Amino acid sequence: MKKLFYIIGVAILMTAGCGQGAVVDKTQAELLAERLTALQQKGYMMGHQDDPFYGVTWSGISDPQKPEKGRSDVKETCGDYPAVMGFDLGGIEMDDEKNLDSVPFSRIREALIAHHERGGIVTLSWHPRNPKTTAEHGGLSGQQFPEGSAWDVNDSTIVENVLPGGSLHDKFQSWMTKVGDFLLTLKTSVGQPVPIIFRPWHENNGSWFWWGQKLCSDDEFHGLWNMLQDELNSRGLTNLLWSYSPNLDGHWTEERFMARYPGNDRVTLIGEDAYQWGTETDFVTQLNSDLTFLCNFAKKNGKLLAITECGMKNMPDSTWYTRVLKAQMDKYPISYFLLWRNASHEFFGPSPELPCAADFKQLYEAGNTLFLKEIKDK
Ligand code: BMA
Repeated sequence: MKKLFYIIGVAILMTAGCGQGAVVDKTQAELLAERLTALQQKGYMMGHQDDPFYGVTWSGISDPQKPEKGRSDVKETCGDYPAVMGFDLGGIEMDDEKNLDSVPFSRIREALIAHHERGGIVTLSWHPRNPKTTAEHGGLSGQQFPEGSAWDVNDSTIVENVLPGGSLHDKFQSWMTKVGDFLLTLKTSVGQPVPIIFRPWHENNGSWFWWGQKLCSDDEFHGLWNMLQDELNSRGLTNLLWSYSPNLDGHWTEERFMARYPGNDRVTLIGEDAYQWGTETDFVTQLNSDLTFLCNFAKKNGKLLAITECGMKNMPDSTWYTRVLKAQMDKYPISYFLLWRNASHEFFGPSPELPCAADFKQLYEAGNTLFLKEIKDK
């Protein structure tokens, strides 16, 4: 009899275990997608690139003896950290100690894990050097040093040659291996992989990166995307939520967008990088046109939508965040927007001493914008 109870007990436990197993079986990327979908019902999240490392008037990375930690221009402006923090892997392909913007990879790892552990969301981009001309030192601040960097577009056969069978394939394979090695180290204190919005090959409809529009054919671009994704999948990186983010376009059509879209089975979040470089009227017109297209596409295909990079360089306008950016974002179901980095020579986010600080606080106080405190328990 005792034995029968024991067998029934074990059977019940096993059934319960299976039930739990079904939940545990979801990947970190799937859980992140669910979280993003739920959060989007409350509003859109504010994001900032390189937020913990430097700001308009300070650097927490310039003196390795005294690394300054805990600072954030966003927090110092409005009282809370961004909900989303973005970091870049450019330089990891060469075993560099620091990325292309001089941030040590050890600090990126630490800050990325810390932001996840306090309830934030993280995203990674990668500006790999040009695999053919490969500058030894840098790609530092791309535009100033194009040769050998991601911005070196002198040769339009690079993508073709990194694909299997090409002359640069072995070299590029070793780069992908290094990206995978680094990503595998992004684990919490209990050893769980950190869910990450992973956003390679961005702004690919422009022609300023070696993977850009005029630098490869549609098929070659698909080959490049699939090669990296298949490689990282083969390393067991099920914590990556893949994001496809071309640049502000203004004239998307289904046909043009689909030509380089990696496919519904390869992408969970779509978005675009949208900076105001020219007039406000042009920017607003293009952004609305694009967000209308992307929003329809996202709805039809069950994708999340975001403004994956944005801003206005050195913020010359004290009301841009609410009057221009927020006014447009309010019209679309976006998950987050990410302001680009605040370096002293080029900044896109707020800082307490800038004329845009009061406007940014207004954006922070709006009911539909989400910062760290508003998402951390969700
Ligand atoms: C660009 C600029 C560069 C920087 C690069 C990678 O948009 O901000 O200065 O090196 O992004 O972060």
